[in-house]
Amino acid sequence: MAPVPPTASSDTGFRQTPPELGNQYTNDAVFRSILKRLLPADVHEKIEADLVRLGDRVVGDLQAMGDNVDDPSHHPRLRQYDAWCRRVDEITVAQGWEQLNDVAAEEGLVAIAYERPVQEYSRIYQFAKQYLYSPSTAVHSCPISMTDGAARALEVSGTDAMKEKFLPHLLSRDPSKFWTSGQWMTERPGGSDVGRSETLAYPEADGTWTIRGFKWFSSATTANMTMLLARAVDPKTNSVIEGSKGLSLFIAEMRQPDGNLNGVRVHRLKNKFGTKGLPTAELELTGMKAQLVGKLGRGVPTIAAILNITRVYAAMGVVSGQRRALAIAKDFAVKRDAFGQRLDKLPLHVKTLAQMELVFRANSQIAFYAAQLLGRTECLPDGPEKAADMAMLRLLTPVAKAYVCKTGVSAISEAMEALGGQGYMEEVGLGRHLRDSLVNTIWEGTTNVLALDVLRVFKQTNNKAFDIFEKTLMTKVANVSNDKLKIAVTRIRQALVNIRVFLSTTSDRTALEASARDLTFAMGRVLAGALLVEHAEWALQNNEAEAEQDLATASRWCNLPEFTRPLDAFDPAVLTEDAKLVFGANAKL
Ligand code: MFK
Repeated sequence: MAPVPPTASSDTGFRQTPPELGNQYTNDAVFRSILKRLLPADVHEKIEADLVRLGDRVVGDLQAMGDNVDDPSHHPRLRQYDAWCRRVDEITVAQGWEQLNDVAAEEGLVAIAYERPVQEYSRIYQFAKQYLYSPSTAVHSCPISMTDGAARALEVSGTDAMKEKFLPHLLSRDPSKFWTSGQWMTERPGGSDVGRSETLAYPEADGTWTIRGFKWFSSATTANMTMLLARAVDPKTNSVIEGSKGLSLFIAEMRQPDGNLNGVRVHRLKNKFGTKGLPTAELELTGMKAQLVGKLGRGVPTIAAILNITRVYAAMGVVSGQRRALAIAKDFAVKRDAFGQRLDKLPLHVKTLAQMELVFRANSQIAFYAAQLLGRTECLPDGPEKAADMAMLRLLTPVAKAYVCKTGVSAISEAMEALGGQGYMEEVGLGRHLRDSLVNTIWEGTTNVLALDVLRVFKQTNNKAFDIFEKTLMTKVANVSNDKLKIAVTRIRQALVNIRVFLSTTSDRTALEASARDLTFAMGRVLAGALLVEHAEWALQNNEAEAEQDLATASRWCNLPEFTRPLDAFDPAVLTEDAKLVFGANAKL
């Protein structure tokens, strides 16, 4: 028997202590440990103070700017006409968004990768900052990623005059000079299948181009400039080349020197499921003045330089969202009681959190490995080492984007559930992480498009890319000394054999395409396994504080039942059955 408690009211009765986030660098043992392994001691020492500082900022003023952007009353608005029926097409964004443009410049979020203050480690440094920045700032990472991609495309394919004109803006740390860039590909006939694009580019006598058409999605429409695809018209024959081989890449400023838009009409702002503070618009191009970047008809491979950067941002964005969501769920677990226990003492709750932790650790390894390779491919001298890194990065990028985004989004949804009904409340922040992470499975290539990109790499290299993948992974785990890790390595070898068997026995295109997602995910799993084993061995050898957890992570990950599951042999009858299941008895493929 207990005495009758006072009546609960809005002023009396139980109040839950809310979960809190501390410094997002110092509180994140997994992140700190990965950086310690990947960076030489002097580089680590050089950049750590900056990360500690930013780790505080992202739960302080930067979080407030992100909250301001995400506030529905500040979502982007479009004013198309002024009071005198003059077309103005003004997009208003949140004050927080404008502030974040300045912060991004000052923090060097793009610049670091090109100033290269720590040579090939600069990408790790840059992405470490991005990892902290992204979950607080309401998808401001979108314009940053495209700006970074545009800088890279210019570095690789721009003329000297273009580099001189645009790079000082894109790479500036001075907010008054800093420019962001858009990247316009998607049109009404095709997002994944860009070759169906309708937008046309007409050559002018002075060597510039005039662009006319309609872009269906333009993210971060308030950017200062853009890189866009269009189909060049041959004025002699008044004809175009159809398909993606007719597309070229162009660069254009958003406004003319007089401040008017550069042949662009903002048709409509998009009404999206998430990324609500990010201005995304349909655009009519009514004579945009532009310059050709790279060679005519090579637009898709030239813009791939941007895609291959933004795809790493997408993976990093989801990992960082995963980490933030997990941090909230973990802090809640040590503050919340249920069924006579604190949540961190309830076996099923702890087990659920541990599963999320495992996916987070695996995905973190993949994302930072991608950043490491990106930096190496941009900085190492030409030679076999760089060539192997480039081949590995080409294959790793679609695998990382597809695998990390898909598995990470599920983990964020799980974190929401770990707070029960409170997790579903907007103010707690998990809804925003989930919504804003979800887009990463879609933009810059859906999971299936990326799985087909993996096949593209295998086809182009006659499966030689897999030799490099296998050799790289086996080199990483070659010298493990711990018995549990030795077992893990046996399973890594088996998983690689399974993939090799599939590739060497499957040549039929339908079979390959139908299995592309399974193949990509098997590669993601084994890649994470090898990286986790490498990390655990390093942690053990160096008596790292969390070596025991690193060992458990690597061992458990490689022991997952799906880790060594062979890829199914293709059965055409199953595909026909799939078609009937989905589309009815008369369906066939
Ligand atoms: C936090 C993160 C934020 C991210 C912000 C993003 C916001 C921006 C929003 C958007 O813009 S979303 C739109 C993004 N669109 C896509 O990602 C397009 C998705 N579709 C594909 O990726 C298709 O696979 C592709 C358009 C590339 C197919 O094009 P094609 O021309 O039908 O493919 P094809 O013929 O196989 O390839 C043409 C050439 O490009 C080939 O080179 P070659 O001509 O030399 O043989 C390919 O090797 C090359 N290529 C294709 N993908 C490549 C690539 N090269 C390098 N890397 C790649 N990823």
